[in-house]
Amino acid sequence: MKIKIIGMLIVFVLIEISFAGDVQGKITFDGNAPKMKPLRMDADPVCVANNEIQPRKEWLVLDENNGVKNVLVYVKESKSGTLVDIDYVPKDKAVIDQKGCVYVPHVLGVMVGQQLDILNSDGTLHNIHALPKVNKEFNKAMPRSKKQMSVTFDKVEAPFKVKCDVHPWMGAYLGVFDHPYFAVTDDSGSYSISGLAPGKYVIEAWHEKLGSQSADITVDDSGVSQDFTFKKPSKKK
Ligand SMILES: [Cu+2]
Repeated sequence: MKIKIIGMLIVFVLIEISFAGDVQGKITFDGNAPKMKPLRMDADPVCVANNEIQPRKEWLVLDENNGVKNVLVYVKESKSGTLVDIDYVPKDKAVIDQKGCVYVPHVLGVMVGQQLDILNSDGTLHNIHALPKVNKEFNKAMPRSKKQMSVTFDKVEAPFKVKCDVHPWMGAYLGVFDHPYFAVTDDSGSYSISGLAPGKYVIEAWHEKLGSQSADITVDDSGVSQDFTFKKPSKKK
């Protein structure tokens, strides 16, 4: 009996630890939402054929409650010491796919040194052209026979554009971090960042058209909630 109780206590403690330091929240758009126009892919019949539903532009994707998808939320600064060991590199690979002649996902964070697999699921020619300012630019053709290539980035960099030189409508954004504390908002505009040690941080939310906002947060054992509200973009794409 005693052992059972101790066992249960240990389980409770472990559950408590696993929730420690979660930062979660929601990004909301305040204003009249512009409608995303359909992407015209007629120039490449394979692109048209690879989509059952014609995809739309993705520069402001909202759900019915104005939750904003594709916001990159990340720890910008730690005021309580270093975030991770200097040599920390995640074992998991990051993945971006060229699928239906759009990038999936549209916004992505990776770590310095983390392998990013670039897939071509389309059976057509793509030419992925990354436009970083700090890291090295690359511009690589992926003929339909080339299903995958891999790259890494060796410097921290704010989100930069990735485009396709064959299909001018294709665009994605990629940020490079020296820690794993970043997330991209889902369909409902929600995000969650796990595992931060208790302490004080600056957290930033970045959106490709709405700009960025930051907030000071204090993480304790029970985690913290931080929402952001974005206003209308100043100019349309
Ligand atoms: Cu392409």
